[in-house]
Amino acid sequence: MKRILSIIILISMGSLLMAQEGYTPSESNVEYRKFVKNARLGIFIHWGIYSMLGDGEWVLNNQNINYKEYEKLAGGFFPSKFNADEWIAAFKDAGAEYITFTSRHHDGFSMWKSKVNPYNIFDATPFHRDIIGELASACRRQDFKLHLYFSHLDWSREDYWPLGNTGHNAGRPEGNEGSWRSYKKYMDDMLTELLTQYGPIGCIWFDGVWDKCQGHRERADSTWGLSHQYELIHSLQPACLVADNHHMQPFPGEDLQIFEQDIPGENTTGFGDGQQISTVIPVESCITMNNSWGYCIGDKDYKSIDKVIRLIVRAAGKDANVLLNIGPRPDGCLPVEAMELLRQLGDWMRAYGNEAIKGTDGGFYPEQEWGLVTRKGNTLYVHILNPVENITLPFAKARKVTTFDGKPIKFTSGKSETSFTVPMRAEGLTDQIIKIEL
Ligand code: FHN
Repeated sequence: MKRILSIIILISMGSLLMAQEGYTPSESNVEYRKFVKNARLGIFIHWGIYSMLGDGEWVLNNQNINYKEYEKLAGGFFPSKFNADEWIAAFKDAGAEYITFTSRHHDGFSMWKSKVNPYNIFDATPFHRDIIGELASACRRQDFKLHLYFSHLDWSREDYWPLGNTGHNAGRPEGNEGSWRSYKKYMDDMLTELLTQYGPIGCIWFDGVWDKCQGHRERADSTWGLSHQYELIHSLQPACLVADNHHMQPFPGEDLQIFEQDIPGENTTGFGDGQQISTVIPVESCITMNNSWGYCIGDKDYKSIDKVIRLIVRAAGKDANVLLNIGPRPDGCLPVEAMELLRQLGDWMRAYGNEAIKGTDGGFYPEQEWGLVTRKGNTLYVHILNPVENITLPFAKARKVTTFDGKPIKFTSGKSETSFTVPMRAEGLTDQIIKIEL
């Protein structure tokens, strides 16, 4: 009995170390991590056949739709206005450097021409076009990076058995012993397709581990075979980052830490175990433009440009990226509100963000009531989000303090700190930036 107990303890200790234990990222992976960190802004796209129902990507689950009935949506999916080049051009113009696209969401529908899943955009719809293929080509043409969201969780498969915490009313028949093994193989086959058919993929962005392992970190690897999946990805494309939105501390083998609907470390959503910000791998906060991920016809509650800029600045000040989400319409167009936000964001990025956000470090100085600080080489960028009269910072021997456009500001700087009076703030300015040369 004692022996059995110690074996069980050893196994669970083993899986505590788990995932891709002993993983050392390849040089190309480390390089790509740097690229992603420097980019600071990506665009998240949640798009699938669910967009036709205009009620978000969880509609199958939330409206208790039978999975066989739901599948029939595919027969009517014809996004006649989809143009991958136009999407990528709009994202690029907004200052983003990569797109994270839902290759498959929890409904199990694949947005690429898959040989292992006929329930896909090419074979199951009259559209007969490979969306991921088109996005990959547009990204290549426009020098933009492609990341792929990949749902672990699947509401369409009978071998997704035993069920997790969701999708209980989709009407799937009870599975049989061994079907989980078949589902795991299916995931491997899909990942292999994605990583061998479309050229370089910047990141596989997993989601859904929580369906079976919410609050059970020690079970995540054994249930999902994360170590195996991470190894598979890194062996097929060593530079490809692995990210997993499991709402827990990163596991070995992950190259990008994710926070959802939150500035890193704030845990305002109450997801997971109150993740600490990683100082080892780059960090990304995925945030919706309105209150929905997938297209939601009634959700017009878009964030203002002021709010979006604040999110980007606050994330950068904490050394994190923002992955800003859009839910395209069923016809393949981006909602007009999203297009307008992208346009305004592009103006701001060109004026300020390219210099004071992209390629900067953050996280070395805590957020203050007035704002945050980013750094590039010897230059500190003081981002004043909330008006303040005087600022003293614990950075020594400043050579020069100026406004963003170079007007000198009087300052004092000693062995341990630098102080200055903040100049008048232009009306309506979201982020007043002061530059300090050290
Ligand atoms: O359930 C998903 C949700 O639909 C969406 O994809 C977000 C994006 O981070 N992630 C999940 C919830 O954690």
